[in-house]
Amino acid sequence: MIPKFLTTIPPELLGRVRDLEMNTSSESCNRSINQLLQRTVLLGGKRLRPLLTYLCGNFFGVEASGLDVHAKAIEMVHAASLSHDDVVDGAKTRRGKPSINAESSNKHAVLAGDYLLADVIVELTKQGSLELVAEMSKVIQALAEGEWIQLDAAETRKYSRELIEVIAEKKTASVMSWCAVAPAVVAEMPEAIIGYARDFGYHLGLAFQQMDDTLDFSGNSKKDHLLDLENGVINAVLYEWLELNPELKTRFLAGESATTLWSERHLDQAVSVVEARARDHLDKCLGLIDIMAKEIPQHSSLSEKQILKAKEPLIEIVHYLGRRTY
Ligand code: GRG
Repeated sequence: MIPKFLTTIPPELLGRVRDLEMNTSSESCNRSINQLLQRTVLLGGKRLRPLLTYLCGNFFGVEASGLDVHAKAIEMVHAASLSHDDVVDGAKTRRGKPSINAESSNKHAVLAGDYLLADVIVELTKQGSLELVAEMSKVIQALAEGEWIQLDAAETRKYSRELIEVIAEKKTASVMSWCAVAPAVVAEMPEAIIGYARDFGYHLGLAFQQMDDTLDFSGNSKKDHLLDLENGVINAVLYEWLELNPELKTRFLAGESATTLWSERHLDQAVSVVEARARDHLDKCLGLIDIMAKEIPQHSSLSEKQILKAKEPLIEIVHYLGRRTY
């Protein structure tokens, strides 16, 4: 769940995130699909995406109650992507518990993820905004495309820094952008501000993914980097690590197995390069918050003082992502 040290977040928003009921909305949902989802991908997690959605809503002057559907929708799409991701990766655990594919089967995990995606679209459609249904559909497209590109790159082992960024943009930044864009659309902000919101989510998402890539190599969670390497998947840190170890890169490109390739040589340096890049993206987020804060008063009933207050937790989230340790 959400870290407690995020002190400027209005408690009612934290409560709202905590109380969001993560279940499929359809009453006719097959019980076993729902139960499988409930004890796997819909359970736990930091719930960062709903929190971000409410915080952006707060910034744009939207009542939290008007964003429950949007906040839940993006967490459910995130959950659906996790269920498919666990199949693609052949994962065994997720959040310290058996992953959905391990708990059931690959086939069940794919179908349950599909069900979840469709449930989100049905619920969003009830809100009556075709624009938001289209936005969410594009997020789902981007997720699938990002994973597809990653799969191809893993097979050929042909990577570049740009390609890794494209994958992060599609797999992570697209989701974060929704959290900023959807509240801006609900608040009926002008196109320019919706554009800033999109850019904010983009930079936040890239920074989030890059920090996540560094966390794979931190002391307490050297999680799945060897599994990634074995599958030929290269994240931002592994890419820099191979660049710093040309002889290992040659062997990797020749198809050598990760198990014999792995070495900690220059790993710290690779982590630092990626952390610095993430910090640049976070700086861009702070700049975008300032730009939006100057423009929002002309388009909402919020006073400048209220906007300054609503800015604080967003800034805190940006800083939290830069120093995240889990
Ligand atoms: C059909 C929607 C759909 C997707 C299929 C498999 C796939 C294509 C996409 C994978 C997308 C994916 C899992 C990206 C990883 C993003 C990421 C950094 C996840 C970790 O997020 P946290 O730390 O996780 O917020 P918690 O557990 O806190 O929710």
